[in-house]
Amino acid sequence: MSITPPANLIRMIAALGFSGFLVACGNDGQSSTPSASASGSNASSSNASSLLVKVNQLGFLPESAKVAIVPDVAATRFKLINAGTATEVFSGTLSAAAMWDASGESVKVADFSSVKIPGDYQVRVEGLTDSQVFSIAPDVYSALTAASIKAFYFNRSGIELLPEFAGKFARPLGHPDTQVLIHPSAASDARPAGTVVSSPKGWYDAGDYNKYIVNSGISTYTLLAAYEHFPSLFNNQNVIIPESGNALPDVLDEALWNLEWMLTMQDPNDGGVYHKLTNKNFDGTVMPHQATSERYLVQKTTAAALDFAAVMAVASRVFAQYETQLPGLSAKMLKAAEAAWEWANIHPAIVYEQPADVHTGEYGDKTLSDEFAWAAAELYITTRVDGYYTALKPVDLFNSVPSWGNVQGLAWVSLAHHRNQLTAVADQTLIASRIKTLADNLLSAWYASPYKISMEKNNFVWGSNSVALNQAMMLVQAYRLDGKRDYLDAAQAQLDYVLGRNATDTSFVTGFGKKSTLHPHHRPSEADGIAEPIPGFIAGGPQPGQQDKAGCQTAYPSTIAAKSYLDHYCSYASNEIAINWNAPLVYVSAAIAALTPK
Ligand code: G3I
Ligand code: 9MR
Repeated sequence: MSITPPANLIRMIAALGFSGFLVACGNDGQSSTPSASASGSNASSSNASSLLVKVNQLGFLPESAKVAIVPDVAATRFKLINAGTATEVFSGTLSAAAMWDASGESVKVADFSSVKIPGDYQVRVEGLTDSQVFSIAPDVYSALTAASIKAFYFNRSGIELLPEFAGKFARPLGHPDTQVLIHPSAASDARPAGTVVSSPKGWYDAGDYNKYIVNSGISTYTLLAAYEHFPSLFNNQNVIIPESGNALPDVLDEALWNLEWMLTMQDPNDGGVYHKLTNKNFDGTVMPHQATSERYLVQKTTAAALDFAAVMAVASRVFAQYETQLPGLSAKMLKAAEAAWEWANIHPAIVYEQPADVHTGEYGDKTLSDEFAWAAAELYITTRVDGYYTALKPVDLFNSVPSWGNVQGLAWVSLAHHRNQLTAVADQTLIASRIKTLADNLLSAWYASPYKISMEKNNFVWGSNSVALNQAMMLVQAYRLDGKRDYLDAAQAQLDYVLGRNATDTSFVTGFGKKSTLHPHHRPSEADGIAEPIPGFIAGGPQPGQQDKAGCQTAYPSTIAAKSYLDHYCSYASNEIAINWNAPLVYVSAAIAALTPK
């Protein structure tokens, strides 16, 4: 899909920090600038949110499946109202009520998929307040996809964010990382503890300012896969970053910012890859340039080497088409991937062990068979060397919804996408069946769900919104394979979920939707003195662990899985942002826009 000039204009305005940009994202013509409340909490009480009609607050493409979720009131019918003219455009029958165990709510479904005329609408049910205003529009997700890519720019380490790109969110350069120290856990003969290494660029992982290879792997992969799968959607896109207008699509320029950092995390002496670049302790709530503690490269691990190998193998094939602009980069990436793969095979079981003096994120993972398989799959696709296919042990490798610690699904995604270019050794039937079996399981959950989504109670873990989006990504793979419409509609439902059709009635993407996340656990958003959060970031989402509650003055509104969400800066367990949660938002919003029939 090409980007129309108005959508570009909208993004430009958004990037410069004007507040009314959500008008064009499908709201009702009022400025939607979030008005941060003094208390810092925006969450409804759990009872209050049960009584609202839940809907994707951004809206739908004309040909999307369109569903709202209605609390269990006496009414048996619903109406769709044109918000501009206040006239009824459609009326339909509500489904029978059913109880969702993840939220403890009894709800009915309102399906208005047949309404396709662009406009601004609300769902009306007797006895309830009208839903939020949402749009039906052919470019309804353009600004969302652009902002979710731009979020990575806002999280860049080692660069001043200039006003022409960052608008009012401009800030000084933070964390140059040109002089970081080898931590004792990472010491080697060639690089003893205290050796100074340069490791600039990259993205901050999340609300914290550290950089972790394991999480960088899946995040960067997901951006590269979005480009590999839907290049035409990105080719003319301008998200207003310093590299915009060069020969590369912006999404690849953004990915490259992190890949360049990742390359510095490989020890040139042996091919091993450091697990993370980190402070010893999490920073206080300060801007990047104010966070100046010493930084360290910590322990080489097998997971880091394999995730690095996988994503470098992908990047090598993606950047091969830019040999003129980036001479030698593709070959350098492949060499780096192969060296990391070899290191991992010599050191197949080095799991991360947090040193006693380091207290930042761990991304510890003790099961490494999935990382081996993913790296093997990507090396196979890029090199077409059959030995890598055998190494991924395809018959024993099942498919699953990806997460930072569980990456075998990424192997199947890549194999399925490249299936027509593989060598004879690849089992085409197996590849298709792995994709479809997982997607069919997700479809079963969707069919049975009172909320018409694939999310089930046990999916509400730390970063649950990324579970929803990664489920959608896996449904999309099945749709791309066989075109069965239910796969696309179920993926759409997951996007609806994160944009407001959920038990908290919140759009979890900052700056998008009438009632969206306002206080993410994101140090720059909190410390910049600007009321609203930096736009385009998705919050982690509800999960009942509440690991942060001891440090929160404000109580969570509920302990129920799908309602255990606190829109407060203190809530790192439900309201942090993270690169591996934003990347599937880029993927899914782009996929839905690219695949939904026009
Ligand atoms: O593996 C178990 C699983 O067996 C069990 O069923 C499930 C039940 O809750 O828990 C699973 O472990 C969880 C683990 O993530 C793997 O998903 C832990 O409970 C959970 O506490 C852990 O959360 C991680 C969190 O760090 C704390 O370590 C998140 O996945 C991870 O996204 C998050 O990452 C942090 C970085 O460390 C630092 N930077 C910010 C980033 C985002 O919050
Ligand atoms: O800010 C940290 C966040 O990025 C992590 O995900 C989280 C869990 O590891 O920890 C946050 O830091 C908190 C620390 O763990 C405990 N003291 C309060 C910190 C948040 O301000």
